[in-house]
Amino acid sequence: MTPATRVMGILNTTPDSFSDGGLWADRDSALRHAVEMVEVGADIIDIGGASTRPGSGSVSVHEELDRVIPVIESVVAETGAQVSVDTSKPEVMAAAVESGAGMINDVFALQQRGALTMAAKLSVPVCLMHMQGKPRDMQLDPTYGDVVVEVEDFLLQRAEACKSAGIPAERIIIDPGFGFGKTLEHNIRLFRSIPRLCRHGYPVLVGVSRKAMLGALTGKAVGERKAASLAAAILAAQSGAAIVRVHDVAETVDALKVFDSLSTDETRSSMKR
Ligand code: 7PM
Repeated sequence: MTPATRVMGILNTTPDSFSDGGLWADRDSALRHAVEMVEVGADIIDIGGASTRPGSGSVSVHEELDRVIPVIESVVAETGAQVSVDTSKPEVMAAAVESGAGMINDVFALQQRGALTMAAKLSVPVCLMHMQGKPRDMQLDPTYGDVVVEVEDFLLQRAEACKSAGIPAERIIIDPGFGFGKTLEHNIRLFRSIPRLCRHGYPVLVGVSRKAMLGALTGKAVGERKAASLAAAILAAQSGAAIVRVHDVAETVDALKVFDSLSTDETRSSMKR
């Protein structure tokens, strides 16, 4: 039996957070949002304090700690859910794990100074994401020879770097980074290659919820991409994704329950691998 796909609920603490318009910027509402996501079945709550939106600049360590640590502390205390910290900074990783976070989600794949060593020391699972360029400029002119080969090679190289630094393979999760330095065509090719990415044995995380690629496919504005996001989450699960990172947790959990009950291992392995 293929293990069920787990749901990671997105909790953003940045005032300018994508699509929630700073709704959860305030700590109480962030906590309420996290509790709600856990109640409807989120397995992991992803908490970030530095916006990675295209075109965004950087946030200081102090500011990121300030935004993220109190929220992690209260979410851990109130929900007992697994908390993932969305950060690239070693200082934030350390403080977050100290506050109860049990996973590191790094869109820079532990390439920032000190991040790899720190993640190894903290002994928690790490999600390595692919990004071409930096958030500020990544969507200007993304270019690849073969996007699938390049993303796969990058992720495998980073996984090797992790293992050399002492992170066991069992703690490594890989993520092609939809929308991070990719055109619509790149995103489509990568999405279709999820089964191939799964072959390496690392759990694959897929984050497409409400993203521009779904807007391009449906013509819908960001607030109207729920159905598109659900369709993509189910297809990701069918393709072998271990974790889907989503905004709409309740709906995704229902859709995955139906998928898990009605699909067979044959349905799943009929996907070309
Ligand atoms: C603006 C555009 C703001 C996009 C935020 C985003 C991923 C992630 C994000 C992902 C992993 C969003 C993204 N996306 N971490 N963080 N994988 N591992 O839609 O795809 O939340 S930020």
